Amino acid sequence: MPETTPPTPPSPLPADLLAALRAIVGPRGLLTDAADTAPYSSDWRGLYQGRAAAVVRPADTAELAAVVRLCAGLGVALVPQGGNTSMVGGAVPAEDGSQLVLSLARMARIRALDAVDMTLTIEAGATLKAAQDAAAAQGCLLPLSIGSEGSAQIGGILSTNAGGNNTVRYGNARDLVLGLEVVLPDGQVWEGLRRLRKDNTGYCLRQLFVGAEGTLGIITAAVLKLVPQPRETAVALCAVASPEAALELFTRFQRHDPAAIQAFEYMGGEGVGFVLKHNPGLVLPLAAPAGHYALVELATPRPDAGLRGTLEQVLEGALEAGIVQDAVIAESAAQRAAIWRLREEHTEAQKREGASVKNDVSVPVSQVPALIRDAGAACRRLMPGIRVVAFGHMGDGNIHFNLQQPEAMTAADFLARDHEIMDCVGAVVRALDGSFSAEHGIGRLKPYMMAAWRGGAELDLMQRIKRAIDPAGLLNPGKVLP
Ligand code: 2HG
Ligand code: ZN
Repeated sequence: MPETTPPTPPSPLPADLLAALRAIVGPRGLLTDAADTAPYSSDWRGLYQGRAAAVVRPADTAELAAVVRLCAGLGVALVPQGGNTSMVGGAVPAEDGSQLVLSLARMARIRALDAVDMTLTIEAGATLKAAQDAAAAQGCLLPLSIGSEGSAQIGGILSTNAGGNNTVRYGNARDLVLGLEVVLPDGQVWEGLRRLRKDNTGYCLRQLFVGAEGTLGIITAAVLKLVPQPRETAVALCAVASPEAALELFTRFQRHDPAAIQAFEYMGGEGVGFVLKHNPGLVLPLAAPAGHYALVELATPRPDAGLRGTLEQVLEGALEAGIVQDAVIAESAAQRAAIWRLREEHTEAQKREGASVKNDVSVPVSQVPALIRDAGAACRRLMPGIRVVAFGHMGDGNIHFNLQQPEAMTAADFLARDHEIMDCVGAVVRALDGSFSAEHGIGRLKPYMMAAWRGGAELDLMQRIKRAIDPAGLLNPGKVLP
């Protein structure tokens, strides 16, 4: 039988909505053809296939606010979307075609950069990379670095409170925000783009929108803190005997010069193996593959800090003590980049290796080795042959405790047990006083876990805040809250 395309179901939207939207954003600002809206309707992990009724792409805050006002009046739900790099389906619309995707991509201007105040005022649709480049051009550093920085946008970064590789030193996205401009669910614009280092004037509203995943308002611009650009950077890749040894190495760097640690990442041997397998151009710059690795980056804005000497001194001591088995220090920017690629290619390599279940979890830093050991044992008991790919931000306690399908199992059979696997890891994380979502957020994947982890007064308060700010529930429905 020839294959036929199923007919598109009728749109459940008010009849004159599209014309009214076009009048606000113009023809360039509205996508309605299925081929044009398709990339905005699913997430890159392929977990969800939604159907956007249309994609609205306002050019500025006034247009965006007019769109929100219009939709509020008609009771139409909006799904804000940045670079669509969510790990938890945080930016996909529902399947029934009743929701509009609101893309921030055309709002990508740099409004101001002040190298005395050390602030960057930037619109939500700019990519993180563009923001980093703008800061670097003025001799400053925007101290946030994540694997998807070429596509992830500032609005999404803030709405999810992204973390990444430098949290150990500079904190999460929320620690970098001085001010915000936000379009509220009724279309009002909150102009909170202040760039003050001190401002105790009632509730700290900006932090309400950071990490709210677009359920309380739409961030349209932000004032971000910058720091001085490092003058010196030193990177090493170390083979270590165990996660305990990796933690001991971290502790030694902390004791030696805590202010210099720019990143401290852990990688299990299995994940590095996948990275090498799927990137034939990459080589492991060590004598032999190991079971565990630590990647350490030191950086300083001080002249003549002698970081290289610090790195050598700490590593020599650790080698002598048997904590580090082998280590290589990058001799050039190219080598530094090659070492970092061994870390940053994990996500893509896991995708190529087959189906995986991700657990973006955190525990107190001291408990990271216990997490890796206990969760590994629990998962292997649950599903013999399961492959553990644990890696991530050891210095801040956030490990991506990911599981890869057993070689002898189909992807579908493996993924059918995703909740079971997440709950298995979750039990270990809970016993260690950790969190079930460290930096990727809740999105559409994890609201079902909220009651068990954040129930009682905490969830009740969140639900009351949601009802107070978005009583009709039109902003990013079905995300975050159960
Ligand atoms: C990273 O740290 C990202 O590379 C992605 O948070 C982690 O793929 C993942 O699970
Ligand atoms: Zn991460």
